[in-house]
Amino acid sequence: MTTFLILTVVVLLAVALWQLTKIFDLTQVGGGNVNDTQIANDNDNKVNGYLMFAFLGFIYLTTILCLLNYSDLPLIGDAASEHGPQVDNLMVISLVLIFIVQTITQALLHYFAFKYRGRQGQKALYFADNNKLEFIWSIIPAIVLAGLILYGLYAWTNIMFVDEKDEQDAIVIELYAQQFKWEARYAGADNVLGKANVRYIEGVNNLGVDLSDPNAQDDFTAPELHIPKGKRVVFKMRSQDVLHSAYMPHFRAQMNCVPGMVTSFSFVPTMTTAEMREKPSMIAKVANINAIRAKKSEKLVADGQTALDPYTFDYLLLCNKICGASHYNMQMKIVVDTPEEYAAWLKENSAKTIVQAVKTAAEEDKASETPAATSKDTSSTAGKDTTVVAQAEPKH
Ligand SMILES: [Cu+2]
Repeated sequence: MTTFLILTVVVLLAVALWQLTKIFDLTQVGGGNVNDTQIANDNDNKVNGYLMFAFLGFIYLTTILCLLNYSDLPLIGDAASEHGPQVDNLMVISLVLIFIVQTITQALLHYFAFKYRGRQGQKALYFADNNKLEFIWSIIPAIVLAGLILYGLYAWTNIMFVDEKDEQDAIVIELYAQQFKWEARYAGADNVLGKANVRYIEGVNNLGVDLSDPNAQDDFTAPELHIPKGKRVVFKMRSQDVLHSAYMPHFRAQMNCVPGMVTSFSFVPTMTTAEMREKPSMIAKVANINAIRAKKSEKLVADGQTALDPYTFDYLLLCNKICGASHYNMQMKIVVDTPEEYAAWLKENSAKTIVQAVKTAAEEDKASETPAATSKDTSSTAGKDTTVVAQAEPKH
């Protein structure tokens, strides 16, 4: 609202100034040395030439102020994966190149606009083409772009190529995308994901895992994505409905999730969540976020609402394709553990397999369907119920 008001005031001021200059012009009518033609004279051109320089100064000044006030140089850092620094290098090289090129070209553009401003009696030189000039302005960008693209391709193949040995030792995790949440499926002890198909989706088997597949027997899902530091993780991505994109910014990883096919991305995490929280740059960032939250909370509390929780850093898996109304909220927490912590987590969670969950759900269903006459059995121990239902199963 404040911004809107400020903008309105600026526009009104501009209109007022314009009107004032018109009135000033009208008062000059009849004066001796007034040029009232619509054709620019030398003086007009000179003013415009200097205004060009003023504008150049203005954009440079804005750039410097923005860099000082709003940037967090070097813009990106603290990559938490082995290949991360390669991506960061590419980004920094591109940014620096663009910055240098734009600084020089803007200076030249405005300088030439000033130098060749209109002068009475001066004619423009016309020439159809200049091979030397065209050669120079084609070959320089061609060489620079070829360099950037080659380096980019080299980095891409480096990141995407995983040799067989590495892949065998890696942990295989499926990332399943749907509007608007992520689910992670671990391959279990055999490290092979069971087959899955959207046609098998039923009840608690919401990933469509083929329960008859031997490889699926030890697959389990988790509400949080846990991965160990220093070990290669291979992600297999699927989507249930529309295009999504699995985006893990701190690991410099992104891959589209396409309905009907499996895509993959693999990386080695190099920093645990705890280590990342200890980084000075991260501490500063979190402190900054919490200062903003505290300010907002003051306002909220004054309005009788509850204060915001303080922020603690966590790695995130986000969706980076606009996939629908709640796209912005499609995220999952990633926890990078030490190998020991990961082993402990695995021990705790790997027993909750999908096959087991489906079985339990089916048993619970049957138990609730049991006629009232036998319902007294259900009041006894859960273990007894299970056997009853299991025996009753073939009759259905
Ligand atoms: Cu999405």
